[in-house]
Amino acid sequence: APLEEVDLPLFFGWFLLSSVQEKVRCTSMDFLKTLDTLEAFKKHLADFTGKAEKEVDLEQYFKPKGALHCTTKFCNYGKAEGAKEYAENPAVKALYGSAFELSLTALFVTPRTVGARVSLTDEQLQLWPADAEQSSSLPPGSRAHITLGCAEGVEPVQTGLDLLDILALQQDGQQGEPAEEMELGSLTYYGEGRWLLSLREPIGAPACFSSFYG
Ligand code: 2AM
Repeated sequence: APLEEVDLPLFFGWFLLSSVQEKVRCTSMDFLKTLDTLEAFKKHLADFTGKAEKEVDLEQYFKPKGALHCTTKFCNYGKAEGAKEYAENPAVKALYGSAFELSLTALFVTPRTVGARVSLTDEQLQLWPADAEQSSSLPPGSRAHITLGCAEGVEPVQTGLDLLDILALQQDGQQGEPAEEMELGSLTYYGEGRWLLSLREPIGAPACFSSFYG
């Protein structure tokens, strides 16, 4: 392929420093380990297994998806819509290679994915593409997340869609079903296997804004 077709990355994003990757992975493993022992979770087990009586080991159910990061723009080497415009955005150029601190404010689990919600600052929102939330009426940055794992056969792009789905329910005034006060925070059930843990203490995660070519 001509060089100009490959000079855009697979995606831009914030890449967590390795020390904090380990911390976030441990926190999410601890959460999954506890979640599948809760009576509230067992009551809705059929969401995951299709059968009420079966057990599920969530730590095995979700497969890790490589280095932890928060995608800003999926460029697909320039083939994705708006990729070139994003790469040429002055904020993207100016902040490329800079250090940031991401704030992880919730963990969420669905039968497809497990992820962490990232709450972006105004500065971080400069790097957020306008089209990320798609046709939803959710505010910019709503989709920001870190994929922590995916069920067998599920692609990581699903994690952000699962988060948007939960946030759209909240926006529609659906409070969800308060399920449990955990050490990490409050756990809410939104039906159809959708669980959200609002962290009592957000996790601060140092990260570098960069890109991935694969
Ligand atoms: P993720 O951000 O939810 O983890 C490489 O596939 C990376 O780009 C993954 O991190 C993936 O999901 C993200 N990604 C893949 N396809 C995408 C899309 N169409 N829109 C946004 N992000 C996408």
